[in-house]
Amino acid sequence: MAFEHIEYRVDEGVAILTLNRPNSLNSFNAEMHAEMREALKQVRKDGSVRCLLITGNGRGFCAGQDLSDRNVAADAEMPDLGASIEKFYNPMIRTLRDLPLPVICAVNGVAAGAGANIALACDIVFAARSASFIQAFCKIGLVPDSGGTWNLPRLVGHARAMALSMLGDKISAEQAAQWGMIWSCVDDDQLMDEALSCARNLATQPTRGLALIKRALNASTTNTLDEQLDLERDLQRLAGRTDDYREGVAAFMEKRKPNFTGQ
Ligand code: T3D
Repeated sequence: MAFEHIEYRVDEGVAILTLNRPNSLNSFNAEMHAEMREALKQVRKDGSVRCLLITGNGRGFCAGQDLSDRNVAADAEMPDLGASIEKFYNPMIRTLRDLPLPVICAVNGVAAGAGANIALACDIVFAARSASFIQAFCKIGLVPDSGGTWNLPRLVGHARAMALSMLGDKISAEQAAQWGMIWSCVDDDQLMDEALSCARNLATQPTRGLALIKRALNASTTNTLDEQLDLERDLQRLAGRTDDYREGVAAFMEKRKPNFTGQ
């Protein structure tokens, strides 16, 4: 499938997926959703990919749903937004969450509506100092989606999540980092260097182990301590059977740099 609304390339084990509708701040229409779905399928299928990096072209990261695709004229039949969430946004968030490799987001500009929550669904989020996050849904009578009502309170606490969602205030990348909503706020001209160097490094690390870490931490948000202890046991059993565990221990004992294959 040829891509038009996203760019996709693989470089040094990192799949770089760039949202590419800059004139509408990379908001999602149906075609872009289809391309995103296809690209994420490629990430999963391509054994050479050991990390995914998502960013946007132009001055925005993503402004969520393309509102020009919604006919809300008084005489029009109202769209079924639940169907859109079911078909497009929920599968995307589930895929990002379930991909067995680290997903990095480099937020290059404003991230609004679903755009903000797609970023927050990634595993490690860098943002340019000039970037911002807006739970814009309330401004048009909607509810935060794309996992926002799940991720936000867990990242920033109930009080901040509620106010962000009800007020729709823009918060800066710096504030987002201070609140623990994202990993790091970096100078604009450093964003891609920092995000790429993190992604390239992760692509040389024990990929299966990292995928198990992701599973464990994601499950911890709903598990009891007992359930989590059992899960840690089970995942450690799997991790302990990987080639990379063997290589990691051998390299440590031989005082050399490990050569992880991701297996
Ligand atoms: O419908 C469903 O499927 C349900 C799912 C919904 C998920 C959602 O994401 S709902 C929330 C949708 N998003 C928004 O409500 C955000 C709308 N955008 C904004 O509030 C502002 O654009 C921003 C705060 C993000 C940025 O403001 P600013 O002043 O920096 O830029 P701008 O001038 O508003 O936007 C620049 C251009 O992008 C402009 O086009 P123009 O005038 O230059 O031709 C603007 O219309 C366009 N644009 C921005 N956001 C969207 C958009 N076009 C279509 N849809 C957008 N979401």
